Amino acid sequence: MSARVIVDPVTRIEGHLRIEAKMNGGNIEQAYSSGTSVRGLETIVLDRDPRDVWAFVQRICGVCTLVHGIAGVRAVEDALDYDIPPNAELIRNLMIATQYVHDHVMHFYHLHALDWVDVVSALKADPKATSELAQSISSYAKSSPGYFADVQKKLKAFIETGQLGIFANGYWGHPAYQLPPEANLMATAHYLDALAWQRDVAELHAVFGGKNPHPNLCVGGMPCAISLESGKQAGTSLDVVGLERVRNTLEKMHEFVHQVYLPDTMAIAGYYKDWFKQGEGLGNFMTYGDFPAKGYGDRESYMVPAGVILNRDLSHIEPVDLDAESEIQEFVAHAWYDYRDGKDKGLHPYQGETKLAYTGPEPPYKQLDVDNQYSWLKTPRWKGKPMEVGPLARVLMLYANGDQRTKALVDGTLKQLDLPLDALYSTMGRTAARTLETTIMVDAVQGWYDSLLANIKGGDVKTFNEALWDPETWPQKAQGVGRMEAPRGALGHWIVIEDGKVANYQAVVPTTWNAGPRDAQEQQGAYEAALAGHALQDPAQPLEILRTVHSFDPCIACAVHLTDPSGEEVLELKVQ
Ligand code: NFE
Ligand code: MG
Repeated sequence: MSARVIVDPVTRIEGHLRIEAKMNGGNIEQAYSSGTSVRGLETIVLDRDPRDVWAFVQRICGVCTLVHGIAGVRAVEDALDYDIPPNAELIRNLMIATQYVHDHVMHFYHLHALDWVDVVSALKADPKATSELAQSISSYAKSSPGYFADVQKKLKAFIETGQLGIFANGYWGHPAYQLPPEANLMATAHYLDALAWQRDVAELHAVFGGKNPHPNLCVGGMPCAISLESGKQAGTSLDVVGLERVRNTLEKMHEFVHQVYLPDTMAIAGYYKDWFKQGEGLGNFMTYGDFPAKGYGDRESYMVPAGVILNRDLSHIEPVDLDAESEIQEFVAHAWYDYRDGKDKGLHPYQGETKLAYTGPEPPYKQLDVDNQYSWLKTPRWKGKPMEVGPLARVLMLYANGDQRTKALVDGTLKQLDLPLDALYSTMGRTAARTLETTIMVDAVQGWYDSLLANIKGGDVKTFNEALWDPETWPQKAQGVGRMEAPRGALGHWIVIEDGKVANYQAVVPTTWNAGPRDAQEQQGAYEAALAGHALQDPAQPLEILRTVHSFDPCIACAVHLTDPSGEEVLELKVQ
């Protein structure tokens, strides 16, 4: 048995992920990514009214709390050719982009930053020098020596009691930490700031969707009625007060992203340039596209285009067809599932099956049986090829499409860091791409907000299209796909409707693409490929593994779920 480094569970993610690294000396020779929990949220939508599906599948995840709901309503709308009013599309765009901004900032500070920032070292910082550093990179108002001294005092109190609280169990003092104490203090201060900020940002979802997490949605549009009669209780949150709140939130998003998140990313990236050469991964990238300007059906109008990039070749984009049986398939060769026609064949999600077939050791596992099955994640493939999805895929797709703004942003960032374009194919490249895409989003939301307001001022307050609401108007059989770009990447929900009821439902989510196990050809998934070759300075504190895995922003809750087209019981699940 060769030496293995095992990280289980990987923390500061959503869900249960195990990484097993087969070592060759101090380097990772092969990495294995395993989802170790199994859930059953999808099964419960079978035989239900398709108009209710979103409310169930939205609960697939408590992190990307919006996106499975959106994919759910879009799947039904796609199946029925159900158009929604322009206002509803604008509101959805605003909500999806806000989910990105919320998720990406929280990921950077609360899930990923401590891979780069040594909180304990921040105690050694000089608050005055920290203030000078902060002011040299940003105009953010909170930057006085007193502000940083206060944060340091708070931190000291934590550490003196021996209770690090939210900062417990870090690899503090690890030799791979590179930031000077002042940069550590600055980032720690912003970690705390971001906690308060994200609470305010969530308000936008509450205004349009009634609440957050899991805002309300509906097939055919949005459930929020617009009322602009001033001085009257409108009976809806979407009145002049609500729209002003939205405007306020957009401002807060813009300020924090441009004045805190972007400068911090640049500062941290500057100290970790060697991480622009590690964690390269597959070199294949896929997007489904999102943010329609002229309706979901008009894919040419999407702000983020759909496509596939192979082997880092940005001069050529392959089209991607979510309905084609030969394109997107899920395999189970190394997953704890079985298929009726054998484990080696892939299935398109319209025909997808999920049959539990656990063949592993009793948990807790000493070691996974990586030659056979080792994950509760399936293995999705595009035309048989593994794909990376997510912010880096989107930024590359915009770049490859010649989007001028993205080109300027990417080229300017690389120039500032004195790095070549290839530096993007890396752990830090993935992290930087997430920040750059967030700046694109905080600018885009302003345009959608202005358009929404212009429509309303012009007298168009329609948010819901009742035309196909009645199942009597539906065909006996229909199928459709709800595509979107979730914060973590390409997301698709496939639905088959028969006699007004759900006959099959499958979700293939971003983290399944990135964190899935090998396929029958032994091709690695994106995490596995990115981890191969890493040198671990201290195998007892495998910080390097966390850096690369976190650069994908894992969500295993999204990635593992069950559905069974035949209605066979795969999991006992009772919904009260
Ligand atoms: Ni649970 Fe999710 C996002 C989706 S992840 S976080 O973004 O879909 O794979
Ligand atoms: Mg699935």
